[in-house]
Amino acid sequence: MALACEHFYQLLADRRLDFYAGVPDSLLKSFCAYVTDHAAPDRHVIAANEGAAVALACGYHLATGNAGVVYMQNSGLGNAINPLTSLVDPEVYSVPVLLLIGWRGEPGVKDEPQHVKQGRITPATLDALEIPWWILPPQDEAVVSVMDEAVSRMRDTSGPVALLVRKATFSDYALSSPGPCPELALREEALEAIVGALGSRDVVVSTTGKASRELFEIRERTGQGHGADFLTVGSMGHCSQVAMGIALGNADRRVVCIDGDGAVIMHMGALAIMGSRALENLKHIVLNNGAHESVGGQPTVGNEIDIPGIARACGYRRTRCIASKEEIGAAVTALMREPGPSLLEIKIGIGAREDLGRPTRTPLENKQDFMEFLDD
Ligand SMILES: Cc1ncc(C[n+]2csc(CCOP(=O)(O)OP(=O)(O)O)c2C)c(N)n1
Repeated sequence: MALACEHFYQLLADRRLDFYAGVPDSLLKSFCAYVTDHAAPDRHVIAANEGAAVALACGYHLATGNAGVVYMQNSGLGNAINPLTSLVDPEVYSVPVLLLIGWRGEPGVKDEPQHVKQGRITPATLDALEIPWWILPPQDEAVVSVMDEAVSRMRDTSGPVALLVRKATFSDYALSSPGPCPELALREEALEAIVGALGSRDVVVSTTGKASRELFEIRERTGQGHGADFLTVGSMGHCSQVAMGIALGNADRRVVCIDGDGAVIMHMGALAIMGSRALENLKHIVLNNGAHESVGGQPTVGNEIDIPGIARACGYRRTRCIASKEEIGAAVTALMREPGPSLLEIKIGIGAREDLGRPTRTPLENKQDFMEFLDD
């Protein structure tokens, strides 16, 4: 039995919870999609990161006196800890917020390595933050009593409370989609073209989500081995800084960061730091589908901003945007020749294979393979 998104949305509205801010999550996919399709634009913000979402809900409360709902994957709890403890906490500005947290890595539920520890420590983290929490039950009657309890605690303490959302809590709801864009490459096609244009000594740092899974499968398919790739399976938004650290530590290697628009936006300050050093060997590719495709395709502002322009203003030496499949190989070849830090934005379509696998090397094996490759 699963909870209907429409029903839960209505239960929140009945309790005057009608403002949403957050970063999408796979376990909350259906509910995030429902909110994206139904909330008025001034009542829903897909935030840059989870901490920013808490701050948005704080501002909404200051303006209206109402509490907001902040949704996130538990991976994002780390991003939110600072505003949870130093902004909305009852001992600071004391702002009511309802956190809706997707519980990846719940003990006893099989999940990817990057979610296991976070899943195990999520309840203890909330306890340490002194945030009262409940598991969101999928059954109609139970959900009402849990919500009443959580909302009344939120109002009594005038602080954050959390609902933990287990796998398969919500029934399916599909995001209304703008439809396919056949002239654009899908991410996997773009990755294939990128990999095809790299040299055998080049190293790649790829971003969180399906990009890394697809890169792994491409290397598998082409029998190239995985040593050249550091798959940043967790730590969304930080892969460009991993790449920069490698470029600083090993000037002999060209280091290619393959990023996503959601990830770039999540920690956009990284662009300022990337551009601040004349690292000739540092190349940044942003695969921009204007969406958090890996967790359900909810929109980002990726197609409303000028990522190459921002990078240029941050000091990148060369920046460029391409939008057709045919240009990818030549554009990557040019990127690899010119001195970095340089950025290539590739506009891509939204979508992925249904049968996409997951890396079969563990993060630890990936690190060891990668360090050996670099050392060679
Ligand atoms: C801190 C954090 N918040 C949220 C997530 C869940 N998450 C995984 S991939 C992803 C979407 C990434 O979007 P983008 O970088 O645009 O890449 P795309 O999925 O579109 O390829 C999200 C939100 C996460 N892993 N970590």
